[in-house]
Amino acid sequence: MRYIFIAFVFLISCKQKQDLSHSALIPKPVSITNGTGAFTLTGASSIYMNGSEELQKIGEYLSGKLKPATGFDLKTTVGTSSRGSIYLSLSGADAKLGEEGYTLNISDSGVHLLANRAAGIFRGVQTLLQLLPASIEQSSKQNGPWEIAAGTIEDYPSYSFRGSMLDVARHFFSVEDVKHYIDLIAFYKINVLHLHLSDDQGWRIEIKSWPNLTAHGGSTEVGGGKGGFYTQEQYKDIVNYAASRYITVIPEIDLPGHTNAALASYAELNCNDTATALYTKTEVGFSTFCAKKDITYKFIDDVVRELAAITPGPYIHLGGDESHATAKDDYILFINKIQGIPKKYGKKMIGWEEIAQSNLDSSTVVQFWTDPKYANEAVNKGAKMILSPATKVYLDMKYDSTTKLGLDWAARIEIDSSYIWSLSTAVKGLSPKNILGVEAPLWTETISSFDDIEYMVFPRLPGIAEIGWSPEEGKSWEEYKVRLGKHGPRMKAMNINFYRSRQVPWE
Ligand code: TNX
Repeated sequence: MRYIFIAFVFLISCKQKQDLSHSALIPKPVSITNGTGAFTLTGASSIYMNGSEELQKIGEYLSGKLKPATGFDLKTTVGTSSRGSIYLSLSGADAKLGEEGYTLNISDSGVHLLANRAAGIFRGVQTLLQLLPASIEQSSKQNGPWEIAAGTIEDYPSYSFRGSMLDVARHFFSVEDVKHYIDLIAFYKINVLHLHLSDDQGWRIEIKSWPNLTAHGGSTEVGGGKGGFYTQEQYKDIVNYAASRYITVIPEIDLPGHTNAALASYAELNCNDTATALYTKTEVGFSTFCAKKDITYKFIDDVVRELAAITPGPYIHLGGDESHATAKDDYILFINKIQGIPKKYGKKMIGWEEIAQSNLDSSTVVQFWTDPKYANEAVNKGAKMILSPATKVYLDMKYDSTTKLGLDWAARIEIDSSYIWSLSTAVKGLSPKNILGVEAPLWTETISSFDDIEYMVFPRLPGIAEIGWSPEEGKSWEEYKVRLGKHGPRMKAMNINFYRSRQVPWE
């Protein structure tokens, strides 16, 4: 009897392995239909592409991803597919898949990935990677077989904006770190990287017309370390790397508060014409630009002009949060005045929720973080919103009382809490038509190494990526936590220092 039971369990688990619909994909696709049989990737497989240079690059990216673990050196070829191969194509996809959607057809004869745009192919490639055994992420040769159950996945995002923010001002992170971070978030179909490039503790982007910003203002960080900054060339390198992963970079210069690094670098930006001292602690809300001086606006114009010239994406973020040292009238005057600047250089402005108090330009986007009153004020003025509810998506919040890193002013956010919420109901008074999407910030007052970044971001970010990408209906924590548990070996293979939450049944 016992043996029959074991055989039965064995059969069931084999069956599940065969089913495409049992794959642990994050974010969860819109639909999965099972087929019969399976596709096996072998050394004789090729990657075929129809058309563009962009697809060629994605083909090479895929071949590069598959190489270390499989040991296969898969050829990328323009042409139609042959048996046993992977085929990437920009023709024949359904229009409803939009810019980032894709259809993935898997059968014993091959894998066909179709999309309207290269971005969709890139997102579909992430799905394909997640369908292979977790060991595909290892950096050395592993045993196959490299099998994927047959079937069809049709998939597209619910929201067009799915962002991750990295604060490189409180602690500076190198170009290499940022590129590595881009690779990690691309795996979960994140499409925006917001870089918080200036704050009280540091100015991190070269501005040629104001060189002391980085020479002096970039010379330290929280705790008094040596800080650092990106030259414009390095920033362009980051932007291009992100673009190759279909991720848009949004640079942020935080104004008029959170500006001590600039105020320490240039005396004339202060109302009393006296430069402040550099600051390496973690208080907020004590610094402000001088709203009544013309030089302030000349400065912002120069900064935005230089930044816009090296930022291909549509947005420049100009902060606006926690300006407790700016008189309210000055704050409103200031925000009203600066909104025209990104526009002048062909960009849309984003600001944190407090900017809702000003006269919002029709193109200005507002980022909610804590106060629904501001969010409602913003949408009443016609603004579109990015939602970053601090109690759910602030990745610098501790998991629980024992977490050594992080802060807890908004909440302690365990994995269930960061997953169990939805964009359409997050802020009373807002509906999906007001919402561009979601963004999860990582503020780095307490985060000083890449290991720290990984520990706070994983595994919360994958769930937040799913909130932005996957349909709200049918979402369930009980189902998700099992899927996330299956990502444990994958994150391990990727060498991610993730938080092993006890809420998750890790495999
Ligand atoms: C609030 S949220 C801030 C940041 C801090 C963060 C710490 C927001 C727009 N401002 O300056 O780093 O809290 O959690």
